[in-house]
Amino acid sequence: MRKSDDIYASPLNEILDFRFDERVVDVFPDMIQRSVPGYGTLISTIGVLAAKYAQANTHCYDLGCSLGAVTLSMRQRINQPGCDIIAIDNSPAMIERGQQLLKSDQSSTIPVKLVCADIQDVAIENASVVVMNFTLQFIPLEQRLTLIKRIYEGLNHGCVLILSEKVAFDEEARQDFHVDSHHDFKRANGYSDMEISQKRSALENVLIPEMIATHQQRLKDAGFAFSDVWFQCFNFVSLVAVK
Ligand code: GEK
Repeated sequence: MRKSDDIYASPLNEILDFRFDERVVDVFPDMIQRSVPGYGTLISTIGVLAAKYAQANTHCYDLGCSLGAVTLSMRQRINQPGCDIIAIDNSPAMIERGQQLLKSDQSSTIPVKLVCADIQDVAIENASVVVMNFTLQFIPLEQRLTLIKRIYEGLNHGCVLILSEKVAFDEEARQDFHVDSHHDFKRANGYSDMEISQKRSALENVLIPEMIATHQQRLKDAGFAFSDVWFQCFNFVSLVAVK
């Protein structure tokens, strides 16, 4: 049964920076479903997009895989001989639980390698699909271009990066609308004002959102021929970038 997220339900004396530790792993499916608008749609549609771009005898990457939701969705959809999935996360607790979930997945025979590592240290090569579903936002700003360039270099021609992010807006009215609507979404999913506010503080120095235009400019600077937003719900977007 899905364990419900009550990590910020009681008042805390000190709010520490958010970490993907065992406590978070325990409640993660509930937390992400109730916090990210459109999460289910994103996961299932990323599988569809991955199937469109995956090529035979290449790697598909799930960078910042957490418990492997994207990996499992890609695995269900991809049907290319010699294609495998490499799923990477630097939280040992996530990878350990992800291994257990993967064992019970009978959806296909596509090989999956789960790796506990920093995505900045792992080689990306012969890739047809690279997914970062809400991971780049945790990488320090000054290191983002290097990572996106490495992904670009590792992708085969005509192949794809799918990049989902929480974003910010430069116009105050737009920013307020999207942030308030996101908080309404969380309230509607049972989070209290205190939970919303404590979680916000915990993420403040850890999750750094950027504007959609900043992401698109970086993708262009890295060399991508084309990028577009294919999904948006409030301040949560997903972009596709084709090499
Ligand atoms: C999903 N994609 O369910 N190297 C490797 N992993 C990292 C790094 C890093 N440098 N920084 C953060 N992570 C998932 C959801 S969650 C998003 C992704 C969220 C990992 C971190 O350990 C966590 O598991 C994941 O990126 C971000 O579709 O919780 O907002």
